[in-house]
Amino acid sequence: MAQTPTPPPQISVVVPVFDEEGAAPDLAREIAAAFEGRNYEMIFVDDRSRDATLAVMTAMKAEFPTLRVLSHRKNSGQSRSIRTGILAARGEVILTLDGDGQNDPADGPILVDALLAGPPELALVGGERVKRQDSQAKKIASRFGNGVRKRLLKDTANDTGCGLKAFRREAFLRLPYFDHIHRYIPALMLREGYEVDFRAVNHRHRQTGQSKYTNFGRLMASVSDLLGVMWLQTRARNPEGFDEF
Ligand SMILES: Nc1nc2c(ncn2[C@@H]2O[C@H](COP(=O)(O)OP(=O)(O)O)[C@@H](O)[C@H]2O)c(=O)[nH]1
Ligand SMILES: [Mg+2]
Repeated sequence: MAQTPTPPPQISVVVPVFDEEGAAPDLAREIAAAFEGRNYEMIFVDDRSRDATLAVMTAMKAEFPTLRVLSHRKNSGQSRSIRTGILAARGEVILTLDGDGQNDPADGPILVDALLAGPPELALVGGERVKRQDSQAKKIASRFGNGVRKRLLKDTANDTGCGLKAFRREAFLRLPYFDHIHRYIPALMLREGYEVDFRAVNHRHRQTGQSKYTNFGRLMASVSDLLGVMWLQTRARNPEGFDEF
């Protein structure tokens, strides 16, 4: 008997997870509740977690048919995990969010709808954490980093570290890849000639597990990334579109 082909989902929610066994299952439930009634899939990308993240998420597939679980063969970092999820995604719209539960999935549909309601040039609607629920040291480092980046790259983003972002898959695939690119997606989208926009989003305390980043490590990576993205900006040569004859 011929099978009716299932239409691809419109939205792919991509979540990078590394040692998030405590947070990831509840997060999947929250995503399912937030996107109830919509044509979506959720893709958890496990980055060779040392805890039971992969096992607990795989077990959840029985409960949530919209859940897909990918697993790297080698730990490859947050940006590569996001990219792996996006490459495997079937939706034209991608929503990313952190796997530790600090982003609120309820904000997801708001960002996605803002993107879908915008003009075709609008490729990204990013979240900006208004009331950051992190340590004072992290908040200060983040404010400093965001301020320097925004001034140098003119990417109009107040908070690129926010993991909640809705964007067009096709636009993302045009961007160059490098480790930690997730903080430069707005700048690189603008470089391709797209428009970007932002919305205030909720932010929550980390309830379980540990942060994977230190302020020092982030600073070191940010300096070289910032110089690299500035160089990319000088080499953009964006044509004003083209005509076909
Ligand atoms: N896949 C993957 N995810 C990571 C890695 N490092 C961090 N993450 C995820 O990226 C998100 C943000 O990391 P987190 O440690 O919470 O950063 P913080 O909120 O800035 O302290 C979380 O979902 C982490 O699980 C990694 O090496 N691989
Ligand atoms: Mg976090």
